[in-house]
Amino acid sequence: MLTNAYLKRVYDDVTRRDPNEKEFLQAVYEVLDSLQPYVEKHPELEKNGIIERIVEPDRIVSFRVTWMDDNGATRVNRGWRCQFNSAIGPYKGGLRLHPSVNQSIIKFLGFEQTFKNSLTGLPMGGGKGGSDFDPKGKSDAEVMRFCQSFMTELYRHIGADTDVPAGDIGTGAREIGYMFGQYKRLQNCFTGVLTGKGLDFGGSLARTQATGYGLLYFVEEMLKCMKNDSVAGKTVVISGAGNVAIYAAEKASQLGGKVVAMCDSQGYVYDPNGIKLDVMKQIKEVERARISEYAKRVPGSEYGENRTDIWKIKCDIALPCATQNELDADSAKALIANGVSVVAEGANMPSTLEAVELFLKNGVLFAPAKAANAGGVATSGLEMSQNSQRLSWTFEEVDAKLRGIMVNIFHNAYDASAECGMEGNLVVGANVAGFIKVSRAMIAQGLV
Ligand code: NDP
Ligand code: 2IT
Repeated sequence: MLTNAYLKRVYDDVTRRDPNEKEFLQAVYEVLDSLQPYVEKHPELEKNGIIERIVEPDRIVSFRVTWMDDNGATRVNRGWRCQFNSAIGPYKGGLRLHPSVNQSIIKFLGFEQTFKNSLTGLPMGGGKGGSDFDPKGKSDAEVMRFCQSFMTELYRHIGADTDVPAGDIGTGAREIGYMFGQYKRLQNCFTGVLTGKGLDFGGSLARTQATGYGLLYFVEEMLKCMKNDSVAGKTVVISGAGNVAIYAAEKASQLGGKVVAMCDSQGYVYDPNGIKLDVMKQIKEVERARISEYAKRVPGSEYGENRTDIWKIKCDIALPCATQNELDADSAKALIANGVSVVAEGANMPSTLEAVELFLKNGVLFAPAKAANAGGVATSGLEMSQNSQRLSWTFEEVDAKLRGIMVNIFHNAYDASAECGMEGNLVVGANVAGFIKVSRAMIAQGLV
């Protein structure tokens, strides 16, 4: 609960200004709540108005995206870029393409990204963008026309040293390719303005795998240090079947875990023999089809229509990797009753505040998104470095750096939790560790 008067005042102000932005308010509440022990010891934060400034984006641009569908009809979507904080580097963060996207979602993601990017140790500020465009069911030509129109507005706001977007839900290599092509054409400039690019034009090896692999590197380190244990032999449930979920599943299996369930927005599959990733990749990455296909193709697996029932499946490790607030208090209770020992967030803010509280109270090792899914953006940072140097590193080099970054993030978050008198509470630890560098940089740069 927010008891510190300064933090409470700032939170009340945000609530008054943006009463309808529920996801943004949720993300702000969680961070401010975590910062209490640190803020109480650092009066310079209030003196410099740091909390008031850190909850207010530097700027948000929103724009109309007009494109033509294959039938010749005019379509209109809304696009956003939220440049949240540039205290420690150029704005950096993904672009989400999903019909649910609105300003609250973009702001919560940009806010979270500021702390996440700080945790990586790389010089990247926080930003996020996207559109309520739904790539599902669209032809490649329609997706291309949308991406070109989106970039025709966005290009004037971004740049390799200003703001570097990347992928997120609904934005993968195909969309980044179309956007990169349009940026290059408009600026007549081949530059590392987007990450997650194709390997033939400046993309980094291991960026595709990075968020999921990084999540598992974090979990492995957390289990080793906090329980003297490892992923080997554990049963794993993963929500989602997109970029993050698929590569989390791949690394979990490589580390000796057994992934028994995955889902998409329509339903889940349970495969007691272990999810066959080649089949899942074919369905999701190649065919862009529904997950129900998996149960039709793999004997012994089952399909269930209610996707939140995935959390009722008994497991040791649960990895929510789909979307925000997909894991609520009831799902948390079901996981706890079934003896879950680790919950690590691959998606951004997938657990509700109530669910997080239940995990912490019941001794579940809980890895919050900002820390646990930072491997994606960290590897984007490595892609930026390679682009600046005009060279490319091997898969092994990038993967080793990614692993080192995730191990560091765990230790920084763990140490910060101990310094705040809440040892092992990685929610507090990650928020405080991410906040320190950004707040110091803001103070040093004066009133901007
Ligand atoms: P993808 O678009 O590749 O996959 C998203 C998956 O989540 C799909 O299986 C999708 O199901 C499901 N999903 C999306 N929205 C919803 C919804 N509203 N309700 C239910 N299920 C949903 O995205 P990513 O894997 O890239 O992203 C997943 C999460 O990870 C997001 O929270 C994202 O912000 C976060 N993240 C991504 C990073 C990256 O590098 N890509 C880095 C760090 C975090 P369906 O296909 O049926 O829609
Ligand atoms: O939420 C995230 O960290 C991402 N979608 C990745 C952002 C990036 O710039 O790679």
